[in-house]
Amino acid sequence: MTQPTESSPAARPDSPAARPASPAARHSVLVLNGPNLNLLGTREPEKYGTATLGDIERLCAGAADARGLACEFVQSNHEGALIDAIHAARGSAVGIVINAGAYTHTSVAIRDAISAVQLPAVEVHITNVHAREPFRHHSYLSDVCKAVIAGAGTLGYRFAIEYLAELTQGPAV
Ligand code: CA2
Repeated sequence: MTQPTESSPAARPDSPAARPASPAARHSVLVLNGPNLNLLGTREPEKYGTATLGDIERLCAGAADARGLACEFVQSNHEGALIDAIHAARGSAVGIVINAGAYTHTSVAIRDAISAVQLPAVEVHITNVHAREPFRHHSYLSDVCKAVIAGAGTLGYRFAIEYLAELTQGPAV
């Protein structure tokens, strides 16, 4: 089973990973998962389904591979680590798929990071947040993302990868 990744990519300001790469080197999608999503498949299956984070990573890797892209996966329960990963993506990714979990509804800092890197981002939620508690109806991220996918379960991650591939690589042949 793929272990959830706590580590973010190298993010030292002077490191190669923190510098924008040449267009030819940018062939990956950053798939970012926020707090508690490491528990997927182990708790509350009635709400979040039975797929684990490892299953989601395999789903994303397959969808990306079909379009000639790779994926980089980061899961963290810490806001700063998610922000570091977004910054590092500037040098290595064509776009970002982000399920920021509960930080979606609280984090101006993650919003600012997405804005700052100027990479196309897709906000994903496994559940339909608009059919849940009112505090989940507002997202600080939606208007700085190119698209929002909510309520499609884990398939939402695949849709997000396919959309980013279309946007950045052109139509599938
Ligand atoms: O629907 C989504 O994907 C959410 O981003 C999930 C977040 C929630 O705070 C958002 O409002 C919507 C919660 C993630 C918690 O994940 C768990 C997984 C398994 C067991 C318990 C929590």
